[in-house]
Amino acid sequence: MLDAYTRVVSQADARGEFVSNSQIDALSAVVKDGMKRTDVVNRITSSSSAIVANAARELFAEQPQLIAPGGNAYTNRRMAACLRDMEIVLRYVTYAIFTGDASVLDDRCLNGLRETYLALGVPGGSVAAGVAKMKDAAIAIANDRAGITQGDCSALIAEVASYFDRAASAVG
Ligand code: PEB
Repeated sequence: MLDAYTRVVSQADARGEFVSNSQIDALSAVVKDGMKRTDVVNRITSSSSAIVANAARELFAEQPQLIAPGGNAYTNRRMAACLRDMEIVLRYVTYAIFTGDASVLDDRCLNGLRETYLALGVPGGSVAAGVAKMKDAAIAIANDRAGITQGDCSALIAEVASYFDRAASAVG
């Protein structure tokens, strides 16, 4: 598991070089947006239950076969597993946002997940659709400008989007 800084150091060290100017510039941007990043993590974390529940509700409305008899979220046990999976993905996305690096998401959540779903007979495309719904909700919450200092959050929001997209494409 790396963060934005340790990734730069480990890449520089692997080449036996000093940290480059462009890497310093990129990390300066991370520092500059540090409070925004923390705020985004805080916002998504404190709304995590609603993000998961609303995304699941929308997913089941669009794909009712999942909750029909024989569906992958039919029975409370499977429904609970599904909600839990969505929460796990959201949790690792918040870690990636916090560290500014996708490796915690890749190594501890997404690695082998496609194969797990294949083995379980859980439709990866449906999981990806659920993750996309969590992405839309999380970005709306992160981008809510009411009552805060106005600034440019576009780079950070694009980064947030990329972690959700990464999770969706790992299973979809
Ligand atoms: C991944 N999910 C399930 C299992 C595992 C994961 C390992 C099998 C073991 C179990 O049931 O607990 N676990 C999960 C994860 C990590 C982890 C992401 C990362 C660290 O450790 N069913 C649907 C939807 C979808 C879904 C499409 C969006 O209809 C998910 C939610 N996952 C689902 C279901 C099961 C499951 C297990 C239904 C149970 C499958 C079954 O036993 O039939």
